[in-house]
Amino acid sequence: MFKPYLLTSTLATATLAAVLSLSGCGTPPTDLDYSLKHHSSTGRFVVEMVPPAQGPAVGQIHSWTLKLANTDGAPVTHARIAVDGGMPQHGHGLPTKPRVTRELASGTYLIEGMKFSMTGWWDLRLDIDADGARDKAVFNVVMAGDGLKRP
Ligand SMILES: [Cu+2]
Repeated sequence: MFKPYLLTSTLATATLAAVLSLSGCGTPPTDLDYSLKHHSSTGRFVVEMVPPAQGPAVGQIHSWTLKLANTDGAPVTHARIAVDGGMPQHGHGLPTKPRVTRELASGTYLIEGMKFSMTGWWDLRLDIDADGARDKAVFNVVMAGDGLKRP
């Protein structure tokens, strides 16, 4: 026996569920800066964040490199850099505690222990102590099911 009301109601419920699951993770603000190379907050440094060439998968531990320069483009060596971050719309931080473990070349640093445990918008916040100055830098990335979206 065909029950049109039941069918319509089921479709409506399915549509509502789909809409809720899409918006459940929050839609990032439209004016976010997704650039991976820009000045630090007060303009003291130029910071470039370099993700792995491919991926990473959700939940995969991986590394980034970070290039630190002054405003003339000269590499900044011997920096102390703390890495923090999280999902601003979820109110949680990074699932790991990534650290800068070594300076691979002048002004090029290795960040180990990165992991994105969910898809969606993550921010990465750096606290940089170098050349007798401190400054911060913020980067925004979006994790998709098949890896980081590249800007
Ligand atoms: Cu989250």
